[in-house]
Amino acid sequence: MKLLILHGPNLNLLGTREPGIYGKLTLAEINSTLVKLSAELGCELSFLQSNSEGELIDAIQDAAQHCSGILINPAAYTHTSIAIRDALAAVGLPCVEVHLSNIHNREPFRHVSMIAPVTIGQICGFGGDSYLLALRALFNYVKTK
Ligand code: CA2
Repeated sequence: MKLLILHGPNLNLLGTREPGIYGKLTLAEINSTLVKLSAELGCELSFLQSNSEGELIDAIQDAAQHCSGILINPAAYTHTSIAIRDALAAVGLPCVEVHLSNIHNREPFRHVSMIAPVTIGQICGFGGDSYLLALRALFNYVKTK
């Protein structure tokens, strides 16, 4: 089983700024905890962080050929991107939406996700653990589907 991990805009800055909201882990550290878990579960991961909406959409479209599921933190595109939502809906792969922070107890504009309606579920508010919970959930979903 191969799963695609997508990180949206500005997540390359993790661990360098705003540790109060997003924690102290760098993106490389989050990715390495995911690799460790994937070895335990028995799946393969590929990773992309991009600040560009188009590049994220290209990766979602490519995943249709190579992957069984997508784990995505769309970052600010969560709240704005009908294009990412349409791409996910078009490929039809099972997708889990992840956030480090709890988007529902922050500013009202973060309460709405364009992406959630085309996912199997959303996990938010647990910092780096959100990603690990999401990987387990996606893996179990794909395995038992
Ligand atoms: O909580 C999350 O994971 C978010 O997806 C993070 C996004 C935010 O727009 C979403 O509402 C919730 C922001 C990512 C920006 O990451 C930074 C990391 C370090 C320093 C500054 C920004």
